[in-house]
Amino acid sequence: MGDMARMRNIVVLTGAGISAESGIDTFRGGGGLWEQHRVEDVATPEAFARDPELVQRFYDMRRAAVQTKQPNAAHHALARLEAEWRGELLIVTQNVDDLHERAGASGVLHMHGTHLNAWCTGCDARHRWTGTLIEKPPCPECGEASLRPDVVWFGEMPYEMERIYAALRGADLFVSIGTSGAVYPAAGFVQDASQLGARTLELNLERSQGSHWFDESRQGPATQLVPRWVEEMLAG
Ligand code: BJW
Repeated sequence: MGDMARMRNIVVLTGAGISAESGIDTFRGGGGLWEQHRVEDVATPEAFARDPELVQRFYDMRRAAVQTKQPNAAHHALARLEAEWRGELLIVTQNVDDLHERAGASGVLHMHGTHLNAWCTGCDARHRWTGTLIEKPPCPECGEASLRPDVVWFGEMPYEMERIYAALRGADLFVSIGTSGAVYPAAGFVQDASQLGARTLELNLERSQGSHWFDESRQGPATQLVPRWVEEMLAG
């Protein structure tokens, strides 16, 4: 790992596994169902058009839950690395929770959006939103009852792709934490980073679908693996 510590520019990708030990359910682990629905069946524009109440209930419940959870040692360690690292460090998260920010990280890119925003499909305004949407509240901007969760569903374009690919082009090291590698384009970042010349490291509870793409893969809980890796980087 000594050579890793000599690297300058790091891109970190996080997934649901980094928030699992904070008590937020992952998507595909342990049952992976919500009221008998797979995430692939509720996190789509088609599901929202067909049964908006079901989809709003799913997000209202998770938006409420996330506000009762706290960042864990892995979120804190990444925030520390961001503050102390001498080169560039970009945290890209697929998570819609705000635990990276509440651990003190800044400049986190939320490629799949955020629970704590509502997006008006009428006037395109975005509003910070901590309450529920199921009762169809009016948009504070235009008054229409056209608010939806500001999250990226299957078939929609993830946010911040240009900034992410620009960072991958300049990366010496790409680190993936707590993601199953089941959902694209995030699942393809390891191959993109590799082809662009970066070294690649996976930190995950178990081997993932994409483990074989990484130069190195370490298995264990994020609250142990991430602080240990951050110590190595800062000690180097
Ligand atoms: C721990 C742990 C602990 C547990 N410590 N680890 C066929 C082939 C290729 C692609 C496609 C295809 N058909 C369709 C597509 C595209 C589609 C896609 O990928 N589908 C797949 C099903 C194949 N993708 C899209 O539609 C995306 N848009 C798109 O592609 O636009 C076109 C485009 C192309 C190229 C460039 C740009 C644009 C949009 C995807 C949107 C995903 N949205 C969701 C919902 C967000 C809102 C919400 O939260 O509800 O995002 S789905 C869900 O999955 C969520 C997550 O961010 C995402 C990834 O899940 P994640 O984070 O990996 O969680 P898990 O549960 O899967 O894994 C957790 C891991 O942690 C596990 O490995 C555990 O072991 C581990 N773990 N405890 C460490 N303590």
